[in-house]
Amino acid sequence: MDNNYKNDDERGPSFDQSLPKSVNMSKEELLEAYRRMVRIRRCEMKIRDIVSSEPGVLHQWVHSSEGEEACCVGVAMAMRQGDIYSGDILEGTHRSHGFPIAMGVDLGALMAELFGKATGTNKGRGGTMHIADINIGMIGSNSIVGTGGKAVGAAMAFRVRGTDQVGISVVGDGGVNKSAFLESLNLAAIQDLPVIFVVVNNQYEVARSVDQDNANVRAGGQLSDRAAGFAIPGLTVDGNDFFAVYKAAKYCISRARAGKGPSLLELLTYRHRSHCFTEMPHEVDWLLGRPDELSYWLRRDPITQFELNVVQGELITQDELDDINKAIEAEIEEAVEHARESPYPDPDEVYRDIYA
Ligand SMILES: Cc1ncc(C[n+]2csc(CCOP(=O)(O)OP(=O)(O)O)c2C)c(N)n1
Ligand SMILES: [Mg+2]
Repeated sequence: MDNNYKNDDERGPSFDQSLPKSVNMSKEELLEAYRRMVRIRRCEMKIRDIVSSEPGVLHQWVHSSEGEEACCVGVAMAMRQGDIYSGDILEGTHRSHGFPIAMGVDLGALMAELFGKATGTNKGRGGTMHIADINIGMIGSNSIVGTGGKAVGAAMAFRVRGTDQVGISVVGDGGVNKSAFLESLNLAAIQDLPVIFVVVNNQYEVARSVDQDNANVRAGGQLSDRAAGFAIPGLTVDGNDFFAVYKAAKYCISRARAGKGPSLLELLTYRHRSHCFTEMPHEVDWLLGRPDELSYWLRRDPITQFELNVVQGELITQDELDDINKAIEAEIEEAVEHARESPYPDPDEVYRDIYA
């Protein structure tokens, strides 16, 4: 896939530069990347299972990140890990489990939040679309499509405090036309703020395809072309290729950390499931409606691609991958058990520490 890659040292859309050819990762980092992708996949599968087999238990609409694991983990592994005072921060969207899991959220706390329990990441008050954990730099997910302002605000705070942290703002392909997103891009660009706008282009906004919603895509362009309007770098990479995402995110983040301002990174991917599901498994319609498209993307499954890459490249053995899958299955069972056994929040607590 071509990288629509714009300038490095200079700003403006006329500069072309290739991404680094190779990725420098230790075996432990590769294992960790795989662990995180599998954790997202299996966690989402478990959540779907609970939603469909135990009606009413989760009380919520959930949006699965299945298929988008390389986007979440490629970006998260490129970030500096730490809390909101030391690490890079990320704000997510309504499709809100993948990025926090990729960033290392405690699975028990994530599950408990979905169950509305007091031990949840947000003390059971936020639910699936608002997962936040300031200890890992996850400043919150947002059910309002196309915002992006929180990462820009955080980047302003980094500047005031004189730190070299970077803010990541995640938005879907449906969010890129919202005024708040475009205003955020402009503010970040005009102030040269250290923000990466990550557009997870999973091809659909609910059931409208990206070329139905975007005139420039219909005319053969890419969502990253939006960057040119703000004179910042814009690039598009294969969001199902962990290594491509990691390299591009690393590039954008190190550039922002070095004071060179914001950039826009579009990740081309596909959601394997319907937009969201409650107790009604309407994903069946989704899968039946687009069999060719789905099988095209399933052949490009990000986890399978990663497995092929590392096993054929003799970097990791199949046994090591199998061990990770087994361990994660156990982790998830434990997380669900923790969520089930946890108490509901005390009603007196509801209005306490709302912003904490
Ligand atoms: C401002 C606003 N408008 C509409 C909605 C309803 N809504 C929720 S998710 C969604 C689709 C978003 O699509 P996209 O940004 O591509 O993200 P994806 O669901 O594909 O991850 C819409 C329209 C909303 N939550 N907020
Ligand atoms: Mg979308």
